[in-house]
Amino acid sequence: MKSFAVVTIFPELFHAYFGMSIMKRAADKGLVRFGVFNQRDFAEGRHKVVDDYPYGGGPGMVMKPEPLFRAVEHVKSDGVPTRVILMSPQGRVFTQAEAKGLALDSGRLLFLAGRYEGVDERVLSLVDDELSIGDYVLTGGELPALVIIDAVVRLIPGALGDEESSAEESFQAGTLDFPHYTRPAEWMGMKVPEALLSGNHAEIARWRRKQALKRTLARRPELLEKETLSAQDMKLLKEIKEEEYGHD
Ligand code: 9D3
Repeated sequence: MKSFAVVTIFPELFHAYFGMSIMKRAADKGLVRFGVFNQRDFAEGRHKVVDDYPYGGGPGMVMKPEPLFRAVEHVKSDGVPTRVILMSPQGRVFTQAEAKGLALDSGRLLFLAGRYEGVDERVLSLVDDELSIGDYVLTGGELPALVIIDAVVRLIPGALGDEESSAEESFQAGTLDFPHYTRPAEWMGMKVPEALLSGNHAEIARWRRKQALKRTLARRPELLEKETLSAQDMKLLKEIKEEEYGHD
């Protein structure tokens, strides 16, 4: 079974998220296991100190290496093959492709979610992957670790309900999603597009794909460059461009 472990000074945060919705259901079904380890439990002395001043001076604190070394050794002591992932602004940027790679790994993923300015550089000798979730400044690695775990868990077969997993296909297709509507058919003068009311499944599928392509072209054109488009997609894109620029 795939398992996820986290070393953190905020274990409650992880227990809260793992106890909810898709995470909880996947664990209850026996598809995944979550282990949360308190970094302080591996610190020494009465005060269980996990941070210290930086050599060379400067602002902020640094995560001490010893508690992290002991925590990783403890988690790995059962012999389960473990990939150690450090959450860090210096890491490779996490993407859906990265999520797929981690979902394929059959062993344990162990996340080190740090606080403070960073971890003692020697901790990197324990680390297999250093990952960031994007170019913005957060307070620590806890939310990034949860983001990555969430993205990986939903790729595990059976983790999503039937309705959720069919919705998943649209993102994997490499375009943005199409617009969604529910009742009423008219609200404050705003109508649901005719094609969706037609009951004609082929027409609905065509309308949705065209809208998805149109939105992707307008908002995230770089996604279309990476995507291999079908002949039908090319035809729809041609229509979109003609509608946009006019015919004459
Ligand atoms: C503003 C302080 N920074 C430069 C002096 C360094 C810095 C250290 C620690 C900035 C952020 C953090 C805490 N962030 C993470 O640990 C982190 C993170 C992030 O901030 N953004 C995106 N992905 C990640 S993964 C870990």
